[in-house]
Amino acid sequence: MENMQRHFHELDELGYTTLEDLLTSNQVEEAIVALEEVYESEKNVVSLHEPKTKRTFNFTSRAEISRQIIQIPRLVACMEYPLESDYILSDMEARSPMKGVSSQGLHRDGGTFIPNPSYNVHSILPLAAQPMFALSEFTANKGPTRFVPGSHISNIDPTDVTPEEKYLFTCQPGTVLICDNRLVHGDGTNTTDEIRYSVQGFCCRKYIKPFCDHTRSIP
Ligand SMILES: O=C(O)CCC(=O)C(=O)O
Repeated sequence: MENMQRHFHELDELGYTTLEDLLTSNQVEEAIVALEEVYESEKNVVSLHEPKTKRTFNFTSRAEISRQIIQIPRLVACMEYPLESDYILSDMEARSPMKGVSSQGLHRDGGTFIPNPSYNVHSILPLAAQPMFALSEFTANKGPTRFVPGSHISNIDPTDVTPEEKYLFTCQPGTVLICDNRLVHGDGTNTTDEIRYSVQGFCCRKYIKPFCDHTRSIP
């Protein structure tokens, strides 16, 4: 495994890091096929939550490929660093925006800003971290994830963020963006005719209850 120190440093300083080429093209393809099957079987159910997106939850219970990609050692190392080695997978969900989706506002998934304590921050924060798997090419016009570098340790109001402060996460398929759960982020606007396929993991500290009951839902 590559030396992960650069990624750990970026997680501390910027609140995110990227793992390029984490997935092979076969894994990307397999994940898209599995997602489309799930989307088809659940259409008009989960996606109603956000019009012009295809969404699903508990993807790990449905597709072997999802169970493989959430356990890739470089990714696991980037979860263990901020969350400790006994972290747990809360959920693997997918959100794939289509043309015309209204862009989400910038937000923190973790709710309000939590300042670092005066003692060892790694012993308690962050509470969660998220890998975002890009299965399509994320181009500027395909609604890529946007975020504010460093906002995991800065008490900014997401509604006050200026365009210059936002970073657009453009990348090739197979890249994974790892975010500290305190990072201010959101999606962009997809103005293309293509769907932007992506899957997100949500990993948390051992004492937080997961969204899914993996032991009973995974075959
Ligand atoms: O799909 C994206 O790029 C971001 C999704 C997101 O921020 C969310 O669902 O909270």
